[in-house]
Parts: sequence; structure tokens; C-alpha cells
Amino acid sequence: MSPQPALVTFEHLHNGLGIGVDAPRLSWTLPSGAVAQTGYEIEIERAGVTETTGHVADSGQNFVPWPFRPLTSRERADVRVRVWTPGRSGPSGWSASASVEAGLLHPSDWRALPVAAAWPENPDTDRRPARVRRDFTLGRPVTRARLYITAHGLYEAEINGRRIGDDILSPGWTVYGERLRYYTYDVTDHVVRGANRIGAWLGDGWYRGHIGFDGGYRNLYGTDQSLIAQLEVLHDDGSTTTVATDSTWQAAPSPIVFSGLYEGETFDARLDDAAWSIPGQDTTGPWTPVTVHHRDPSTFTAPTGPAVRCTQILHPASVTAKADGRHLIDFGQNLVGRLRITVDGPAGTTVTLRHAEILQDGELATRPLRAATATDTVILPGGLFTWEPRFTLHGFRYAEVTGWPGELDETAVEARVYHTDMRRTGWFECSNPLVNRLHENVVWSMRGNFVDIPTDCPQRDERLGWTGDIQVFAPTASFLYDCTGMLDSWLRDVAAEQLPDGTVPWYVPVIPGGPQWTPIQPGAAWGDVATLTPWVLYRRSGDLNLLSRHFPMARAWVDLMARLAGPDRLWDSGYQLGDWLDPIAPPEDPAASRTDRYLVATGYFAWSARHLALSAAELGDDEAADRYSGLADEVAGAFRDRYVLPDGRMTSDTPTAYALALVFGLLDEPEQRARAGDRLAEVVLEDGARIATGFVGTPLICDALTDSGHVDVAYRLLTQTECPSWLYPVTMGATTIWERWDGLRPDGSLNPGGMTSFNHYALGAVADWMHRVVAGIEAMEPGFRKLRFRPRPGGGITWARARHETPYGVAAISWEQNATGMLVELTVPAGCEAVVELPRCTPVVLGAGDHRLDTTELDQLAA
Ligand code: RAM
Repeated sequence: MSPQPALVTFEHLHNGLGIGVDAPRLSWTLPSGAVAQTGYEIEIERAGVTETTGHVADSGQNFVPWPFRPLTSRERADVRVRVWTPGRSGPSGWSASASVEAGLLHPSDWRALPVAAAWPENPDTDRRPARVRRDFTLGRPVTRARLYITAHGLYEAEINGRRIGDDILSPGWTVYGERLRYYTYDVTDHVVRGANRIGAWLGDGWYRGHIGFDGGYRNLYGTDQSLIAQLEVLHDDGSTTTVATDSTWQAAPSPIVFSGLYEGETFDARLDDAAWSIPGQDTTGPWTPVTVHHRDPSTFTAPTGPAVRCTQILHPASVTAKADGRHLIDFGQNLVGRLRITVDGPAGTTVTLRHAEILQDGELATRPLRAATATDTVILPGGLFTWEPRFTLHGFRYAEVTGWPGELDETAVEARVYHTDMRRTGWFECSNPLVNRLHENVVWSMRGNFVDIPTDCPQRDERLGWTGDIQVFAPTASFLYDCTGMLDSWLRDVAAEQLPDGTVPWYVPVIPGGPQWTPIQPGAAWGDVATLTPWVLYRRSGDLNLLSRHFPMARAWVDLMARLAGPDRLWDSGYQLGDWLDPIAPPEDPAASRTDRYLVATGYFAWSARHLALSAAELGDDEAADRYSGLADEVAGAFRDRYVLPDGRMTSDTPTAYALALVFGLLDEPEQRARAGDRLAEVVLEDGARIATGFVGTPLICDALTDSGHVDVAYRLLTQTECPSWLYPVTMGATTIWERWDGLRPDGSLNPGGMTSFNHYALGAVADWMHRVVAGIEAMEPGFRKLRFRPRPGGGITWARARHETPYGVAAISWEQNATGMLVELTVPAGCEAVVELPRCTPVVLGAGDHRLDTTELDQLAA
């Protein structure tokens, strides 16, 4: 039992170093055992001066406004908080103090210039990356040192032979022309009085590498791969030394002789010397003066979420030696990351690592990777050597190793898993092991595709920030991990890429695609990320600023749909993906769904207008709230008139049509709803309770069935193992969610479609229903300040539990069925209230703390 509150975040960051705002909002959780907060006091200390708010009579503890003078660039403050809670006289103890330190808040703070190789490069061919560096001397002892750093391309920095940070693929992928992220590192321990050297490896990354479809695009942001770094050292006497990239730096070709995010990396270790960043010791070179490129520091922006890091290491589940000397490694889990090898062999030996998600006939199946060759090659320096590529990432379960000198034993190779280093906040488990594996697969697909931006897939030549995929997956994602800061950053890029007429791109950042995607056209379900995803994140986190920041984007999207629909309020024109990847769609035409694509478009139009109205109301804009709820009503009316027939059936007599109409609240209460629900259950059962929905219907169908009184049918769908179904891939050994229901066909053969990713989170959006309905935990008010426990058991599942770290602390439910009813254990976070609705029982309201309920002891609802 901790008697103090815990200071949790500055904005969405757990580590406040390098924050990009001058007045970060503060969030904390109450001491354990406390039921509520009646007041708080925040104290800060900066430059030896302490300030306090004094007692503030307020219950707020999530995103509390910064109560002091704003921070200036580089300014550091130590913050702590104490709280008043009912039933206790006087305040709690002080929380541990947490530090926040502003980054470089103004463009004029930047002196660093982009520095790059000066040797001639042919922009049309693959170029060898550069390393850049500079020597410098510090004349006085060091009190603190910070490195502010970014790149055109990717960087990995070193000082005096030591790597800075443990993040990879930094500065990540943003709309570079508008927002180039920089990171701040504490390098106090890296620099010394006297001679020092700072240097960085550079990679092409998204900036100038081959990215996107067919690996066909390169130099999308420029050819000027360069480093932008500013080291600021504060000395014991208060003086500072700044070492910034400029014309005094030097460059040399890197021992990375080729680097591509999709293609992999080639490293000639014979050309390296680990001492290259230690002053006066290395043998590399020749080092020549750099070229200085153009920069625009007004685009430099601090991170709002975590960087990409290694979060897990997997060892081979098996290593098979092939007759021809190759080795095939199975890691037992489809993952996103790369291999680290430790190898002993003669200098000049070439070891090649290839990667794939699937085997066919005992060999890597690389066709699904399309043009992503996913091949890393290392030329050994001679002697024992450990290596991992730097500027690439692969999606794989299997790896093939060629050229390994001698026996490859399983301790020599490990798979390192990389993704945005988000805090895990959600867990689920139940009595059905297949359902548990499905949930685990959802978690793995989220991890594999939350790599700085939310991508569709992590392995083939695509890996784009598809708006529709995250639109349907955000409710699941925001339960499983604290991804709000990361997605907020990406949504800023969505806003940056929104076209002047309000069109939201298919994927963000925007790069060229085939004629299907370029020029960009407005499409339902994809464009609705603008309205629905900020809403989801607001509901989960309670961050009203986020909702407000993205409101103009959301409004422009709804206004565009209103113009496209015209006075009849039906959006029935233009290009639409509709219920993408309906299982009946042929492999080569994923948009060929059984559901009318314009039904989907108008349905989403109403749903987005409704959410825009809800957002406006939260933001206190009553005029907009009225206007858009009126619009939503009109669109719903038009939808009913056009798509619901007099007998209650819909023009598309399909599960997606009914699910969408029900969940989006488009039907007249209550008869039309009842009929739609009954018909939905009927069509599902007529089809043998197999999946007949694509990207649009799949995330909705279980809710539609549940809310219309057919939860048993929802469980039939969930527990179905025949193809197509959620559990079919599990029975085929899937360890991630597949893009296609039948990625692997029942006979074990690969789906022949051009898009056959085995790591695609979209269809895993059902996990949100598992959290809310199977386990039974959901937010009723933003940030889970009020929550509901409402398990609706079924499908033969005899127990389930879920836990979520809400902004206020842990909320948890664990239920188990017994002969007479249900035993339930609940945890309500401090400062929160829960409505508990158990089967056949009168709802009860519970306050913070742990509770144990037995349904036989509760008041029963009248039958
Ligand atoms: C595919 C992507 C993505 C989907 C689009 C429409 O290429 O993988 O999942 O959103 O198409």
C-alpha cells in the first residue's frame, strides 16, 4: 500500500526529457486505498527555487494544467504532488518527484545544419550511406550534456565509442516537410573534460530509401541524407559549449555498403573499426569535409510518444541444417524485428540472412513479401563477431542462414523484436485456449505494426499508415497499450496531409501509389479516421486537448462528405473500397464485396457526423453540436429510406449491412432494430456461423449481435474454427492476425492474392469486443473515470478476466461461472466509480477498491 500518489505523465510521456511544450499537463494516480481526491498540491523546483500551488480544492488528476510559469527551452523542473482524500485529515505524503525538461522550443534555438557526404552520388542508384563525425575538446568539467538530434534519413549516434540511446529507426516517419521529429538524449555520462568525438551512422530509411509499393519509389523526401545534431554541454561554472553539425564535420563511407528498410542491409565488417568514434584511435577513412544542406528548423518537433526500441528477444524454437549447408531457423512466433548473430569465421566470409513469415514445402515463402527482399548480408572481419543490422526491419517467423562457417547452434542467433516502446496497459484471458491464442495474435500484430506509425503490414513492400486499418483497430489498440502519444503524432500527420477540400488520404504519410491510390480520393471507413480515432483516444485517455486539436480535421472531413452527398444526404458516388476483403471477394479484387459500397459510405457518413457532434459537445461548441447531430439524423433518415426495405430487410441482405446499421444507430427504434438483429442472426446462421464480413463489417458484427439480443450467435462466430473465421488461422498455427481469412488455405497452400500479409491487425479488431463483452470492461466516461463491468458470458467460456491500466490506475474483472451463477472479482481504480451489470442481476454501483460479488447474493432482475 503506497501512501503517496504517483506522478505518472507529462502530457503522454513517462519520461519528460525533451518535451516539446512549455506547459506540460500533469497526471497522477491516487495512493492505493484512496477512494477519491478532494484536493491536490503541486510543487516544482527549478534552478534551486521551489514554487507550489498550495492546496487546490479539485478532483482533477488527469491532464491537470501546468500551474506555473511556462518552461523555457532546455529548462528543467522537478515536480511532485500530494493529495487530499476523504476520510483522512491533511494531505498524503508527497509523490516521488519526476523530472521534466523542455527540448528546443523555438526554431532559433537550433544552430545545427544538415551535414552529409560530399562525394558524388548518383541519386538513381543505391548509394552507400555515410558516417559523419567531429572531434571537440571540453576545457572544463561537465555538469550536464544534452544531445538534440535528427536526420534526413535515419541516425544512430555515438560519443567516444559509446552508442547514444537504445532507440532505432529514429527520427521515425513523419511528414518530413512539415514535421521532422528530433530526440533529446542525456549524454552527461558520455562526454569528458578533454578530447571527445561525436559521430553518427546514417541510413536512407523512409527519407530517400525505396519505400512503398513494389519498392518502386525512392528519394521521396530528398537525396540529401544528412545528420542534424546539436550537443550542448553545461560546465561546472555555468558556461556552455555547443557542438553542432556544420562544415567542420567530416564524412566517410560507412561499412554499411547498402541499407534499405525493406531490402535489408549489407555490412562489410572488414571496413569497420569499432574505435571510429573514439578520438585519435581508429583506422577508418579517408574522412573528408562534409557538405552542408538546407534546413528548416520551424519543422523540427519533439516527440509526443515513445521511440522504437527492442522490447523482447526470442531464441530459436528450432534450427534445421539443410543438406546444402543452409540453416533454417524457426522462432515459433511471427514477429517484427531482426536477427543478431554471433559468429566466428575467417575474414571475408559472407553470411546471408533471409526472412519470411511462412514456409512452403520446407522453404521460405517470399512471394507475399513482393519486392521487399528482406535480406541481410554480413562480410565477416575474422574472429568472433556479433552483428545486427541497423536501419532495416523485417516481418518474419523463419530465417534462412547461408554461408555460416561451421555448425550453427541455437545460441548463435537471436531474434530481436522492435516496435514503438509503448507501455502495455491491457490484458485478457479466458477458459478457451484458442480464443486466448487469437488474443495473443492480436497483441503480436499490434506490436509488429506500431512501428513509429500504425501500419497495415510490416513485411512486404507497403508498410504504410493505412487510415482504415487503424480506424477500425484503435479501440483495441488503446486498450492493449498506451498508444495515445504515438497516435496523436500520427494524427497530426494525417491533418498535415489532409487535402484542402477535406479529403483524408488512404495512407499517411502520403507517398505515390498506383492509379488506385494516386491521385487521392475520399473513401469511407478510411477517411473516417479523422473523426473516429481522435474520439476513441479521447474516450480512453481523457485528453480533451487531443480532441480539440484534431477537431478541424474531423470537421473538414464531415463537411466534405456533406458536399459529396448533396441534398439527398446519400454518399453514393465515387471510388469506394467498401467492405474490403469480404471473404467472397476474389483474390484479385478485394473490394468486390457482397455489401453495397455506397451503403457503407452513407453509413459511415452518418457515424462520423454523429461523432463530430459528440466531439463538438465535449468541446463546448453547442452550435456545431446541434448542426452536426442534425446532419447525422438527416443522413440516418436518408440511409433508412434508401437501404432499408419495407419488410425490414436491407437492400444488401448481408451481415455487414445489418451490423453497420445496428451499431451506427441508423435504424428506427425498436421494431426496425429488432428485425435487423433477427435477420442478422439468421444470415449468420444460414452461412454456418462463418465470417462473411470484411474490414468494415468484421469489427462491428459481434456488437451488433450482442446489442440486438443474439450474443449466442456472436459467440458462435467467435468460436468458429472453420474457414473463414477468427479461429481458423489459429488452428492453422497462426501466431499473428492475417490480412486474409484464408491466407493459408485449408490444404496448407498460400492464398494466390497479391496481398497476403500474415501480420495485419485490422481483422483483430474483435479483441475490443472480447474486452468489453466476454470479460466485460468498458469506459463510460473519458479516461475510465466512470466505467462499466458487464460480462455477457457465452460460447461455453466458463471464466474470463481482463485488466486495464486506466489513467486512474488498474481496473480489473475476473469472473467464473459456478453451478448457481457467477463469482466476480472487480477492481475499481481510485477516484473512479463503476456500474456493475451482471447477468440477470440488478445493476449496482461500486466505488474504488477491490470487490467480490456472487450473483446468487445480488438482487435479481424481474424475469
Ligand atoms: C491494402 C492494405 C490495407 C488496406 C488497403 C486498402 O493494400 O494492406 O490493409 O487498408 O489495402
